[in-house]
Amino acid sequence: MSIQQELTGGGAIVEAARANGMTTIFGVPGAQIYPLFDALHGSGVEVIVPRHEQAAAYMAMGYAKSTGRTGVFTVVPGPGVLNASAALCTAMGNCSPVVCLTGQVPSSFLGRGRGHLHELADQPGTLRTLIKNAWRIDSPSEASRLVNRAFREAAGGRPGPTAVEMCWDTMAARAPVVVEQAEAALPAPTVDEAAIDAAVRLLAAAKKPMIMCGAGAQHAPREVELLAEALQAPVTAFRSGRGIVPEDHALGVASVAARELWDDCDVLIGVGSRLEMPYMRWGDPMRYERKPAHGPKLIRIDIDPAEMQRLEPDVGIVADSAAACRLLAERVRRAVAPSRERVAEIAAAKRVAEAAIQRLQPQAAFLRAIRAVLPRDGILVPELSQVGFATYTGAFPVLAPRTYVSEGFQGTLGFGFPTALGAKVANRDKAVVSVTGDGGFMFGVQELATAAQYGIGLVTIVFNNHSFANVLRDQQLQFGGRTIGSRFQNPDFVRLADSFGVSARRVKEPRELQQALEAELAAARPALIEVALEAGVEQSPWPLIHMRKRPSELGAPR
Ligand SMILES: Cc1ncc(C[n+]2csc(CCOP(=O)(O)OP(=O)(O)O)c2C)c(N)n1
Repeated sequence: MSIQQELTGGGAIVEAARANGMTTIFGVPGAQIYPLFDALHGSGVEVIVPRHEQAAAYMAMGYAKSTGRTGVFTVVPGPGVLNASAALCTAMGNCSPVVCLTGQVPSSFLGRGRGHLHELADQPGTLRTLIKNAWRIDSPSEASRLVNRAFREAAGGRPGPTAVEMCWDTMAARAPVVVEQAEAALPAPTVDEAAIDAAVRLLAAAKKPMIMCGAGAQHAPREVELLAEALQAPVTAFRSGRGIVPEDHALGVASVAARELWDDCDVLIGVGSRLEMPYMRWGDPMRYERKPAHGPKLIRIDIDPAEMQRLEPDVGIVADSAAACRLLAERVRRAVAPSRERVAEIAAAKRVAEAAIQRLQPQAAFLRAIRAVLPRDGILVPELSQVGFATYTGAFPVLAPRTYVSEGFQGTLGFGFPTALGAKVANRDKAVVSVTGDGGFMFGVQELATAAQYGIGLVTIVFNNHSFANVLRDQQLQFGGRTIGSRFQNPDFVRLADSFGVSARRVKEPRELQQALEAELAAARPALIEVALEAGVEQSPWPLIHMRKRPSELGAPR
C-alpha cells in the first residue's frame, strides 16, 4: 500500500528508507542534510551519531554483516562521503548490503564548478567507481522509487553498498510525496539443471571433495550442511564464510586443517567465495591465474556471473547459493556414496592443525581465553593485527554464522573497532568483542565517546605492543633490520577510556584476560581491556596463512 503525504525531500528519503526496513541509522549531520536529520525526529528510527564519518559507514557495515539486514548511514557530501569511502570500498569487498544517504550542492550550482560547500566534481560518478551504484534524486516525488532501488540493489545479487544523493534545496523543498512499498528482492537466476548434472558427475567420480564458503553462503547454513553431509566433505572458509558449518562440527574445518587436507582434494566446491585462500594464499599471490592449472577440479556456485570469468571453474553454477546447494545435495544423495573414512581423516587433520596453531604464541593462548568465555552466538570482530591475523588459522573456532565479522580483501586497518560497535548496536542481546592492535584502534579511538554516549556494550580488547608489529617484523626480516615508522608512543589506554566514561582495565596474561572479559561481558557495558605486551613478542602468523606446504610438513615457526 502506498501513502501520499506532504514531505520535504529529506522526509521523503527517510520515509522511503523506513519502508525498506530501516530502524537504525548511523550518521553525522551537516547543512545539506539537515532536512533528513529533522525528519528523523519522532520517526522511531534509532539515530546513532559517531565522531567521524568513517565510523558511520563502518557501523552500518558491522550492522549488515552481523545480521544480513541492510545497514544505513548518512553523511554530508564531498568530504563526508570521502571520509566514509574506505569503509565503502571495504563493504564492497566483503559484500555488505549498505545504503549511503547524502546531499549535494544546491541544484542551480550542479556542474558549474563554482566551488559551493562540499562540492565534488562528480560525486555519483566517483562513488560508482567504488561501490555498486549511486543515484541523484532530483525531486522529493522521486525519492521513494530511487531509495527503493538503492535498497534492492544493495541486497540483491552480490550484495554491496549503494548511495543516493539529493541537492541542498531539493532536500529542503516540500512536496506531495507518495511513499511506495519496498520492492521485492531482485530475483535470483534459476539454477541451471545441466550445470548441476555436470557437477554431480564430477562429484560422483571424486574421492575427497571439499567445500569452501564465502560471504555468499552466510544465508545458507542448512543447505551447505546438507551438501556437506551428503558428500561427507569438509567445509572450510578463510574469513567471510566462517561459521556456516560450526568449526567444532565433524565436517567444519578452519583454514590450517583445510590446508592439511588440500593436497588430496580432487574436487573443490566454492560457495559464494572468491577462493582467495587456495589460489592466492596457498598459491602464488603475485601471479594471476584465470583458470587454475593445477589442483582439484573446480565447481563454483556464485550469484555473480562475472566471478566465473575472474576465476574460471570446470563447472560454474550461477545461482543463489541456498537454492543451488539444496538441489545439488538432493542429486548427490542419489548419485554419490560418500567415504566412510572421511570423518576420521578430517579429525586427524584437525589434530595436526591444532598442534601447529598452538605454536603461534602468545596469540593462540589469548584467543583460547576469549573463546572460553564468548558464548557460541557471541560475535568477534578481528582487526588487522597479530591476534586478528591469528584468528584466520582456526586459533579462534567460529561456531555460528555471522559471528565472525571480517574486513575482506581490502584489509582496511582501522575497520575493526567501529565495525564492532555497529555489530553490537544490531545485536544488543549478544556478546560482541572487538580484538584490535593499538595501531588500528587509534584509527577510530574517538568512537569510545560513541560507545559511552549510546551505552553500546561492546568489549574492546586492545593488544598494545607499541608498534605496527607486522611492519616492524617485515622490516626486521626483509630490510636488514632497518626499522622506520613502525614503533610508537601510545597514550595510557586505561586512563584514556576512563576519561570517555568507558570501563577499562589492563591485563598481561591470557588467564587474566579471560577473567576480565568474563566480568565485562557480564557487566554488559562499554568496556576496554588493554593487554600489555612487549613489541615483537608475537610469533608470525603468516607461515600458517600463506601455506605452500601442508602443516604436517612445516617446521617450527620462526
Ligand atoms: C588502511 C590501511 N593502512 C595501512 C595498512 C598496513 N598495515 C597492515 S597491518 C598494520 C599494522 C597494524 O598494527 P597494530 O594495529 O598495532 O596491530 P599489531 O600488528 O601491532 O598487532 C599496518 C600499518 C592497512 N592494512 N590498511
